[in-house]
Amino acid sequence: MSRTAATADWQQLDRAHHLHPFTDHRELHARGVRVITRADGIYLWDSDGNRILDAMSGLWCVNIGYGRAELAEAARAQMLELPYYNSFFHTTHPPAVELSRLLAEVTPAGLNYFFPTNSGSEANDTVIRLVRHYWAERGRPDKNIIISRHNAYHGSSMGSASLGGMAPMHAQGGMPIPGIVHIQQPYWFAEGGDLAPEEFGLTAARALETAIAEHGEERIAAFIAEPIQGAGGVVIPPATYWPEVNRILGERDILLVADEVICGFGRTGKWFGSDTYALTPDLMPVAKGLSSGYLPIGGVMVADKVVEVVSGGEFFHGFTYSGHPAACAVAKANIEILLREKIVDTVAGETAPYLKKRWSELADHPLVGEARCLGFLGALELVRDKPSRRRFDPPGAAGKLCRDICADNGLVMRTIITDTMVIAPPLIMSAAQIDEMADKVWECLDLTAKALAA
Ligand code: PXG
Repeated sequence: MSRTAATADWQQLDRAHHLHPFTDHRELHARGVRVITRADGIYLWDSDGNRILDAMSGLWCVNIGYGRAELAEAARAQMLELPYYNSFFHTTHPPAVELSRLLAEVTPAGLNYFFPTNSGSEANDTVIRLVRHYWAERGRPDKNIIISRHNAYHGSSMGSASLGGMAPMHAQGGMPIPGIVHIQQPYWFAEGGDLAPEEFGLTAARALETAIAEHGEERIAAFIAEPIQGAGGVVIPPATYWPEVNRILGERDILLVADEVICGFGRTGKWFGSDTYALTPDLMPVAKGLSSGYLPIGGVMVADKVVEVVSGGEFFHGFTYSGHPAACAVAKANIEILLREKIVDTVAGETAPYLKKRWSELADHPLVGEARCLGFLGALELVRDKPSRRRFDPPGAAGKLCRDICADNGLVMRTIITDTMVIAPPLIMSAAQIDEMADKVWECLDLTAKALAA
């Protein structure tokens, strides 16, 4: 690809002054940072004028696609009317009220309250504090252990990264914080061994029962899980997993936290992953698709039964920008677009089934050990040997190679450390665009196979 003078300038300044999240800066500088300058629909453009198909919706968030003037107008109008005010000290403002009401309508029954934050990480820190506060208020301060899963992603702050099960994150900076326990994830391809997926799903779910027995139900405050693990590699659990978890929790007094930061707002073909898997969460962190990423906002949907317990007495928690007026106005406009354009219905009835068909065909590629997909989430497992599911050694290099080849060929596809390639396209992607994406993915897999052989 050609590189313009402007690109070289941005790169040089970026290198001199900008520290990136989750980045090896030496690697970044060796390759040269890509500068994204504009976007429309499902496409991005870089500073050299290359068009790129964004199969990741930014970072799993631009559900309604780029270039929606209505969201810009909502932000502009709100910033002129009331650019900032808080909801501490017995005040509120219309955008926070209206968004909270709308969320109560679109989220699963029983979740009628919204505690706004500015990100998914803050939402999950709120979860830790709220869950522990809830049990303390019920006179059970020792019921404070939260069970999570290995390879889960719940954010990057100390609390949320501790909830998460990412070993490389825990290895930096003294995590996890006390009182968090991690159990087996329902990742059949990686950990299922010789078990059939359904059998493995039950085994993984029963790890929850074992952990509860080990610590004692009187110590366990909550179980937190993403309906489908996103950053862990689009881990779609076997069909037996969630019903068994529901049974285990149904027999016990333990809160369920469904982290819907990725699965929420249509991603799984229903409004929430909890709808897809018949979950009845007590707390439901959201972010990303809440505003389609146009402004930073997250929050926690809280069940009435929790609110009843925690609403007497002050909960000492909140942020300067909790319920920022412009972010709330944009989130509301975003949800109104999802509703008005029936985007979730179109995904469920038309485009997700078509994506499933095209994505499944990728399993025929010699590099692909599994092609799985649900709603608008998909993953490919790159392997050295298909029948044995044997991965490349060392893991990670093939995935990075594939990601870079995709980038050079106008496609954003994300790699996970185990050579898992993932997609989470904008929900407005059409059937023709699904074809364009699937064809491009196949081409890039071919190029990757060639490069690996060389
Ligand atoms: N929960 C889940 C399920 C997430 O996926 C968070 C919480 C934290 O949200 P914030 O807004 O604090 O980032 C996330 C975020 C990746 C990647 O590389 C994934 C996320 C964030 C950044 C990168 O896949 N997920």
